[in-house]
Amino acid sequence: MNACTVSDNTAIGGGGGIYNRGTLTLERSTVCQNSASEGGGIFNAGQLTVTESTVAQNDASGDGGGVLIESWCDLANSTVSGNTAGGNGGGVSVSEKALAAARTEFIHCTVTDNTASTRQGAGIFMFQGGTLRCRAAADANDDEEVNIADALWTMEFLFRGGPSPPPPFPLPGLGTTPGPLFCER
Ligand SMILES: [Ca+2]
Repeated sequence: MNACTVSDNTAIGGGGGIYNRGTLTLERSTVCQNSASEGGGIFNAGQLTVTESTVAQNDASGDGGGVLIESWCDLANSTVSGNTAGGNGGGVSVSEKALAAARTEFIHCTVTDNTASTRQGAGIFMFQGGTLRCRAAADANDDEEVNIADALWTMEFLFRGGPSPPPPFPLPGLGTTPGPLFCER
């Protein structure tokens, strides 16, 4: 879609303006004043590239007022502004499903003046919903708790020469400390 305007649409489900399950490139376009339960402007479950475009003034009763991303997505040189969500991510909500797609990039984007009225991430909310199915894997310092200390431990190791994660690192696998954390099979 090149130089298009998608405006003033309403979806009961996801994707007020656009629901993408295929491969979509949006260039120099505007998605505005649409509404849906999730992804007020755009709901992306496929491969989405947005360049030099604006996603503005959209509304979702749930997550992702402007854009809900649950798959491969690139946004470049674009603006996400003035969107509202009743759930998480007034501007953009990145679902944990996007983790499997392994690619969500924002390059030279402006995310401004968005509102998440009742929950988290007025601008961008990452990894809404769902349950971490292997909490043991997130326990970077192997103290059998998953909290901010694990994120700090990982960053210290990666960027400041801090201690390496406990065994079986560098091999993948469960930590050796007995405790309540587990992996669902
Ligand atoms: Ca921990």
